Amino acid sequence: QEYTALKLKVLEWAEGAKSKVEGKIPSGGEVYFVPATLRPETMYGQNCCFVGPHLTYGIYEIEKGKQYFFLSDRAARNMAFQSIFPSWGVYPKVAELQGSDVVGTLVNAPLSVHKNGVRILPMDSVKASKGTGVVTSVPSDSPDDYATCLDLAKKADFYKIKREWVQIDDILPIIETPTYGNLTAKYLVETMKINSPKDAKQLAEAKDLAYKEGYYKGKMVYGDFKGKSVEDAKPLVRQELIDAGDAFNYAEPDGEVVSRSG
Ligand code: ZZB
Repeated sequence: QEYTALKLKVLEWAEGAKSKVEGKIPSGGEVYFVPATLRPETMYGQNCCFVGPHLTYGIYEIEKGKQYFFLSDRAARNMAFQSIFPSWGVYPKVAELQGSDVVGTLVNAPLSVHKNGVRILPMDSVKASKGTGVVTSVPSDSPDDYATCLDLAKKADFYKIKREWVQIDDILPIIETPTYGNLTAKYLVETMKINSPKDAKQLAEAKDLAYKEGYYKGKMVYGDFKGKSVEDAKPLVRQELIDAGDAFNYAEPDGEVVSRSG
């Protein structure tokens, strides 16, 4: 699986993260949350970024004193064998945190219309065994993200977050499709009567439909490649992010999950 890994720079740590980060990152060092995505062409619509609240993460040193990545252990190890760290196979960990520690952290999301930043929020369905364990949210085109954002906004107190952190009131249309209109995820969640982020089976089905319709029939209605097909725009947005230093390629080793459980 070939992902685009995006760099979301920390602007302000959540209270719960401060004591765990303090003294571990030299002044002048930048920390980035690094979600892995298959949909770089949707990055304009990022409204927040998810971590698994019960998962363990590390902050890893990419460039001493300068650049640090917030990732799952597993992703750091994989990256160490893809020349993302300076020394082959070495991935220095400077801090360890739980997902719940970083909820509320403010980060800059490249290309997002939310120029003041987006918040790190909890998502129970984030898998430790996939990508980087960090998932950027695009509620227009990802049914999982749309369903999770609705739930977070509805039960903000329960999740101990501020409702406004979800930024779900004006969803940006990015892709127009013939069957689902310009807010594919909202359309699918509503018509399939998906009521909760826990409706895993239906959400998997909705995700499949959204991928197919978006990729084969979608047309960009926002951004630098407005008017182009999604198929054409995808590699162009990806390259633009890479050229700006805001993203890099990350490959998930084949069959890793299978071989480890079997
Ligand atoms: C932004 C985005 C926008 C995504 C969209 C999807 C969609 P797949 O297809 O199963 O391989 N993701 C990445 N890592 C994880 C994880 N550890 N746990 C849960 N979800 C994860 O899934 C790849 C997509 O699943 C990634 O692409 C990421 O969300 C999420 F409009 O990034 B995506 C129709 C989907 N639309």
